[in-house]
Amino acid sequence: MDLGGNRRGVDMGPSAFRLAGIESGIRELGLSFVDRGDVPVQLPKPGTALDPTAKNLPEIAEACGKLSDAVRQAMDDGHFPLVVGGDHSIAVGTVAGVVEHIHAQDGRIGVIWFDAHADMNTPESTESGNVHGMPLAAITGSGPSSLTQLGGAVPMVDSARVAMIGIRDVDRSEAENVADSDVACFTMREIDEQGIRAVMEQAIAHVTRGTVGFHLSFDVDGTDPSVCPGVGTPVEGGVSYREAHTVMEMAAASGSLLSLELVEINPILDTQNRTAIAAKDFALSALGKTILHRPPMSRS
Ligand SMILES: [Mn+2]
Repeated sequence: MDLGGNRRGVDMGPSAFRLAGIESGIRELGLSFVDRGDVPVQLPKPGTALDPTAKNLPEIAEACGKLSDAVRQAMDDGHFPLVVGGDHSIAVGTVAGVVEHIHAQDGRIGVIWFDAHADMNTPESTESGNVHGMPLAAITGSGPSSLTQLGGAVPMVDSARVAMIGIRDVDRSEAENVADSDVACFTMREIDEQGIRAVMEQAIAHVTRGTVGFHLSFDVDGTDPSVCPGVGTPVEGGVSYREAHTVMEMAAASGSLLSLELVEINPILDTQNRTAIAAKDFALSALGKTILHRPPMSRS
């Protein structure tokens, strides 16, 4: 889906991700793989007036509802859901599906939001009207009811069980939404000062307190544009290639990763499919891939 952003082409992200070799990569880890195909997205009828404060909201909400059903079904069937976008508004559907599955077992989830942006705008605060700037607000209970209610319970996730990582570009009124929430926000400054390992340790502790585990929503624009150039909203000074792998490896090692999504891969703005290939490699690290298959000193 590309209805949530202002740059077309991000709807081709899943194709690029498949071409990058995710299936063979997952099978090489000894895991099974089922491609459940693309979730159908209804495009707006030509001539439909756009709501300037939430563009394409009806179509986005409908697609997120279908995605939610698909994610819940996958988890009900005992699978680990790996969702690929698409613009970041799909996260509302992904998290709704995870929450429905986990709530049915009386559990709660946390969320790690890896991103250059906070994605906590609402129709009241937004400057662009792009819904891909709103999903984390919707997940934590603020915004249009067609999004906030998708997971059954409102909020889907308690903002006190959310950690953002990699943040470096927040709109002025959006910053007030962040400040008014209980989200833990690890900006690039915290990563610079403390290192990615300390940040991830704190983030994992934060999102697993009182939960059965966490969803990791990975916007590839959280990495530096030199790592993932194929994104619609690049921001300099992002997470490095190795730091991104550390995020994923620590998520895997936590044993608490419930679900994973990778979003905002835009092949139109990419070169040689670099961004999808990097995203595929990050996904494999989150699914347990390691450089060696033993600890570094095991033969000493
Ligand atoms: Mn995002």
